[in-house]
Amino acid sequence: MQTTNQKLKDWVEQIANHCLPQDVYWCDGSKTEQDNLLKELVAQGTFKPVAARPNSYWVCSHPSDVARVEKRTFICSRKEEDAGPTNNWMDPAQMKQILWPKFAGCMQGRRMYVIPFCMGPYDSPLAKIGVEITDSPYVVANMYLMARVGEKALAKLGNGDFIPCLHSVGAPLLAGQKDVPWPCEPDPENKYIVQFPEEHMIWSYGSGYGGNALLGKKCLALRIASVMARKEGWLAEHMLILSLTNPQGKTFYMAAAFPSACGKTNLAMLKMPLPGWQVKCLGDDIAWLRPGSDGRLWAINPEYGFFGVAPGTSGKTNAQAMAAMEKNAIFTNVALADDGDVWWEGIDREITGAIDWQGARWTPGCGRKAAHPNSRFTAPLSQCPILDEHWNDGEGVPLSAIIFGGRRPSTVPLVTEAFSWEHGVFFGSAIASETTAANLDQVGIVRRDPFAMRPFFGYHVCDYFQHWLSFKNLSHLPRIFMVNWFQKEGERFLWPGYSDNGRVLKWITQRLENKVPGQKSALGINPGLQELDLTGLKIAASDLARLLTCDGHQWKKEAQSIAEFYQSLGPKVPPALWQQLTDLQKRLDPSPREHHSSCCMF
Ligand code: OXD
Ligand code: MN
Repeated sequence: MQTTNQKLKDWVEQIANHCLPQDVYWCDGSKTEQDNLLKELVAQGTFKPVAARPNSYWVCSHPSDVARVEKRTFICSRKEEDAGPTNNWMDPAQMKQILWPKFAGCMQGRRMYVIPFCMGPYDSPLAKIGVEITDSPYVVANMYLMARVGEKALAKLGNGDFIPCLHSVGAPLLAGQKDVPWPCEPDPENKYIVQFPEEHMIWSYGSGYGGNALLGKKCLALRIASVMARKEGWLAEHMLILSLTNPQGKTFYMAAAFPSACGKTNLAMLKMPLPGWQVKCLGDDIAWLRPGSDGRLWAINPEYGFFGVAPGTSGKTNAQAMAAMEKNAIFTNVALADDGDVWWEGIDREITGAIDWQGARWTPGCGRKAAHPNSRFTAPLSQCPILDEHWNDGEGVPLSAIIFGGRRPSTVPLVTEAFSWEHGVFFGSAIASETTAANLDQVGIVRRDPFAMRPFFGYHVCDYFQHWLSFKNLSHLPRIFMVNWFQKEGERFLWPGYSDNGRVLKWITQRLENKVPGQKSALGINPGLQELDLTGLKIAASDLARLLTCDGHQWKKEAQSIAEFYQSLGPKVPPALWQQLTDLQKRLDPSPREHHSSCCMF
């Protein structure tokens, strides 16, 4: 493949001379190339074809390499202050001094792939070109599905600027050494996922898994893109994008931010439980939002595929995702069942036995999980049966609503509308969620995850808050809502979730059209007890009341916890957000005179 881009040619040559691969291969993105690569991955024992699905493969990682590694992820801005309190920081020169020697000779015995890729539709004003260099054919196979890869991206790049993304699994193959199915650096302390925000550059060493290695996703489309977006006046967000069409044929576009593994993929492909309503999907993980000349916020999905959490996905919970992965899919760390198909906990299919994600024999009831909790399917967006017709439009779609959510066993009501943009930014800044298996740290504790971006901010979280606030004068801003599908009574969920979340989406559109008054609480606007369409759903009145109410007692504690969180972020928390918190506290604890008129809210 030919490029006239001297900067790119020089960079590839420099990396090849340093990493010493056995050869260099430029990916053109053609079908023949993909087929050959898949054959090689099968021949070398990394991929196993899944008999039940055309052109689909099962692959298991090294047990040390199963998730994003937040502790080993760094933002290397020149000033520590610019990385902010939520990121691991190291001086860029110091990081390069540590990491560059690790790359020396690290690709020996392996092929070095050069993958030109485009994030966003080719004709989008936001599209960004990256070039990933990697020694992992697994990464290449996934990149084909997750990004627009090859000749067209190179053509779009021309002689322009690109984001260099350097990746190595950190496992050179010395002469005579036999390869393993999943080469990587097994020592967690020797993995590095590094962003250089000033240079718009990414270096990743030691891991072959997901967001650590498919550098277009979290590293480029969130961390580096968030930095570019701040400079260029747009937003790079950890959000799904969906459209919802009502029975009158009116379509609303919504974007929603939830922390990892909180059901973004399920919401993005939701099957509406109400006749005449239809959700369509534009993306399940990342959205880039741009103010249009019409004063609206326009959203594109920079990705080209899904990298979804497998466990819990079934024909019942997400039939559309199941259809999207029927062919041309890659399954990482799930189980391969005796019936020739992939399997995971919650897939809703009986099996007699399987090979588990670690290659061991597994039978039902044996007491172990067959699939890793963070096991994934990779599938092309284009295979989603309810893909929105505008998914590939360069301009994107105009948003009517932005939704923030988290996994909260208590406190946060089912849905609350913000009073204003600033109030909505306050909601986003205070998202909290129980942690899940999507990263390697502790699971099951509630942590603040502002804008669901905590692991993905490319710069100081408070500057990021300020950037969001700076959009407040746009004339046609989307309205902002906060949701929580996960309230519990003991171990029982109060809300059925999944497709029934569509009832909440319907209420949101009714608010947008001023068809329901809502009920004002200290927190915002909640649905009145009669306002949610519960046709066909049995739910106890007491559960519904709890789901829809702002509990003043719990919120006083929550407000205190948000104050502590803001304090932990240092002096740069924007005054407008402190003001929102103070206003909330006042509404929760009105002065005696005000109390008289507002006590009935709680
Ligand atoms: C993801 C994540 O993989 O957020 O999407 O961890
Ligand atoms: Mn994600």
